Amino acid sequence: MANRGTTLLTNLSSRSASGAVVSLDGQWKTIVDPYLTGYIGLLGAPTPRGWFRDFTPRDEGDRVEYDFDRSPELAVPGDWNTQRDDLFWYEGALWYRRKLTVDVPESGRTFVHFAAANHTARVFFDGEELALHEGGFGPFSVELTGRAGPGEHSLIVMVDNRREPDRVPAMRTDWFNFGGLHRSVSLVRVPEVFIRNAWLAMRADGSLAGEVHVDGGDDADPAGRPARIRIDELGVDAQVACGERFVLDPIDGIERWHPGRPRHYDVRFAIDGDELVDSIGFRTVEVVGTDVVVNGEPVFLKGISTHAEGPSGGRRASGEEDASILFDWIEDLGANFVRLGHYQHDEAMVAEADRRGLLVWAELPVYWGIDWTNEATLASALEQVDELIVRDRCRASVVLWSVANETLPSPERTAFLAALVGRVRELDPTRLVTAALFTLPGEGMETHIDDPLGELVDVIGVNQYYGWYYGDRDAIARKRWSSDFAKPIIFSELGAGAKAGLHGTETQIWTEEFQAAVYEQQIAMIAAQPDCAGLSPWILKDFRTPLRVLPDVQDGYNRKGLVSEEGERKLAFGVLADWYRSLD
Ligand code: GCB
Repeated sequence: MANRGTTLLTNLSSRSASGAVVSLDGQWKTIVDPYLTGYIGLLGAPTPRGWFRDFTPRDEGDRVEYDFDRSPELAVPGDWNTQRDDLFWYEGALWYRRKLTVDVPESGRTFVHFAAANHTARVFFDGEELALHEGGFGPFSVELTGRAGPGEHSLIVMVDNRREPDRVPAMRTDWFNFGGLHRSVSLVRVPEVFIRNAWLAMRADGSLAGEVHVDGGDDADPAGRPARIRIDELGVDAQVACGERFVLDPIDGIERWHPGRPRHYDVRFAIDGDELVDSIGFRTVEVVGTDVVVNGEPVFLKGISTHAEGPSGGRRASGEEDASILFDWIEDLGANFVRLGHYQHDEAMVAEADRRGLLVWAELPVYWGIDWTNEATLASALEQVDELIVRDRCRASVVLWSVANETLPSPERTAFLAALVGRVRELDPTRLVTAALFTLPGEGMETHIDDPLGELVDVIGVNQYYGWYYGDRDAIARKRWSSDFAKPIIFSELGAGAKAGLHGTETQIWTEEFQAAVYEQQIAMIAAQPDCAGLSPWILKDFRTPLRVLPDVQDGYNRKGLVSEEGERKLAFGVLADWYRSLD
């Protein structure tokens, strides 16, 4: 199923400043619809009398069997599972309704922007279906121009989070399938011909690559229209053509964005009648031998992985407040790098990393059990590539795009991922591509990586759980890794489970001491591995997942966090923090 009626509008923060973005966050009326009664009629086809009509009975005899006005509310942004007990395990369709009045502009266009909806969203405005979007983590916008006249309007979104085998992700994930409008919704006002997306990023030779895409109504991407790029602080004022990749020569005196020393410049993208101002940092990133090199200096990636869960309550994270607390923890750890697994995170997370000067690994939800030979699955994955990259191509913090996590080698798998890597490189030739590879313990103390995926990527991510799922913990430090590829290796996952507050000896599973001992051994191993360019252990915080059922220990949480789901620090937090600080 391909997305329909949606547009990828980005650089929204620069529009917020001018008052052109109005939040639709808050309480929305909701109806739970496990049988799709509000959409599908008795004969199995969409019914014209669906709930999207938001119908109110005209007289006492009118038979209408739903009523948004008298139905309960849910907060947007927010997952539905943690807002109401009866929705905790719910996977299916749920209708959201918000009434709104729109100031009718004399000219210009209006969009409703969804920062994400998990998984499928059908958008209706005043009873008409306008758009269908698939993919639970990417942003999309729906045009309302011409429909939003004076008076009150009904905006309805049917969100369906059913898991299906041909989707991305597929049926089984080690994270909770939070449903709903879990990120912000807003109205965006733009001029008739407007900049839909603009980016500028530094290439390895110090030149700047970018693009300006305009949307001109009927003319979807009027290529060739002149645009102007200005960075006043640096005296840059360049004319470029819309819809085409341009390259600006290296700029004298430009101060680089660097890990721990973020530096941003106001970049103005202008066309006749529209201007966006984005705050952008510039740095180079490349692979030299087995090093990841930022601004000409090899950087050891002292990282941590995180899911998009808020710092308390085991709920979906969203917005600046959640991002700020999570990044406080990440900075306390002494990290300079964060893996935002296993799907696109809220824009606020990437913005926070950019402001604080941390490097980012951003990831697609191409995870266990993907249907590699299904064309619709590939099409959905490619759409998710676009949403991931086009949103964040201006963020210097992002250095790695990851196309997959733990996929078993097969020709079909590799062909699918090759298509994704190709699309990533086309959209953004300035950053590195990676994937987290699945590794098995193997015989002896050396594991050799020969997965053909290693050929396609720039940096090899290795997920390994020595001392936890397999292997003798005391032998971890002697473990060695090699690969066919002479490329940097990042240990994208490692770790062990521990219940916060449970103490005992190093040999007692689930104790903080056990987890801390695994970290100590892993650190010794990594320190002795010359082509290791960094690590992002699994994981910052305990996170909800239906896969983890052990009573009194897991209780529905993966316990590999360095902090509990409420933020209590475990001993391993200190072990990793001490090592990271010793490397400064
Ligand atoms: C993995 C997966 C991750 C799991 C983790 C675990 O390899 O990539 O999603 O949560 O292991 O805890 O087993």
